[in-house]
Amino acid sequence: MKLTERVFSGMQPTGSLHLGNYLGAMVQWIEMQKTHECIYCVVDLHAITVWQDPKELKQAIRQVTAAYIASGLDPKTSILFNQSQVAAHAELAWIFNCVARLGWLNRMTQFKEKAGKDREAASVGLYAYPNLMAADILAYRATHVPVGEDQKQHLELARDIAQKFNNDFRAEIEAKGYNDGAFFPQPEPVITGPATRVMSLRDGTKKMSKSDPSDLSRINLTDDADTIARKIQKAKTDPEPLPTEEAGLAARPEADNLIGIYAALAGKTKAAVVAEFGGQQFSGFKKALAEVAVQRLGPIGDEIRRLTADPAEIDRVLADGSARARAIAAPIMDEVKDIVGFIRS
Ligand code: AQP
Repeated sequence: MKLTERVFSGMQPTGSLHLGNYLGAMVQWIEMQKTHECIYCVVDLHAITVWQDPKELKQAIRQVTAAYIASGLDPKTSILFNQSQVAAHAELAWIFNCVARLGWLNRMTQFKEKAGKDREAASVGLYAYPNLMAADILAYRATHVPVGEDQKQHLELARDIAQKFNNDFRAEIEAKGYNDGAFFPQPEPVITGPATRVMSLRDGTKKMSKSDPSDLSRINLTDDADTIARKIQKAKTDPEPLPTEEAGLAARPEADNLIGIYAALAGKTKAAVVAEFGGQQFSGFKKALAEVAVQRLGPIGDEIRRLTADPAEIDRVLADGSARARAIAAPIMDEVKDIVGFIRS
């Protein structure tokens, strides 16, 4: 049996989407709509692995959906929905909790970073997060997963889980006619966005993140032109002028990050940006960066505001996407349950 190519990816409604989400994943998502069947999820089950205020969560789910559409995802071509409306994610995640090994999860760096020093107080969900992510992808037998660099390790785990499931249940899988024993595909990470790791504007060694307590650390897709310009103007830099060669960015994380952001937004290489601004002070470069950022992100922010003014329409998009997602996942889950040995009536 041949697997059809299918794309799955998601973002957490843990706050407003930011430039890192956009350049690391979203730009690639939009591109893949042209060539693949795409399923894009607002992963609300993932969001509650850390505390979320229920009222704010509802708003955030709608806002992330609006950001998907405003950025260029087409709800007619692609499937857009929120994860909790499709029970297959949670069902398959439980099965994967029983396939994945503790040792595998113990190696996950994101859990260590997010749990911090007080590991004992972290939720069980935060620990099992990668198993749910594997379920998100494999409930649709998705073959391609466009993500930022930080998700590479989780994708490797999803591949290990798929492989172990296929091995553990080889006889049952082959009895179903999957002669190669591959019920689940090995999902391919697609880490090819224009900037696969955008760093904080306040610290060039830390990832730009929704959960950073400082709003100055990130550019939100909802920021207006003045806010974008102010955040870029306040972005941390070092005292040297910009280097004249790309190699000169190596030990300068903040300069490297800002040049990388400019390059990604303007559709240029870092080398070309260094050639243009090399030797200049940051002040002039920051003005130019603010201009490209506002030009690219301004219309997205306006569209998010327009769309969020009509929550009922967003809920309709999510209901339609959920129904289409359920229709794909249902026969796959029927087979999974049969393979595992459950009785279905
Ligand atoms: N800084 C980043 N640079 C490049 N890509 C990034 N992504 C996130 N941050 C960057 C990519 O965006 C997608 C969605 O991420 P997510 O919402 O699932 O959560 P995350 O990776 O944990 O992102 P945040 O912003 O740091 O969220 P919080 O603070 O809630 O944990 C993924 O493809 C991710 O790689």
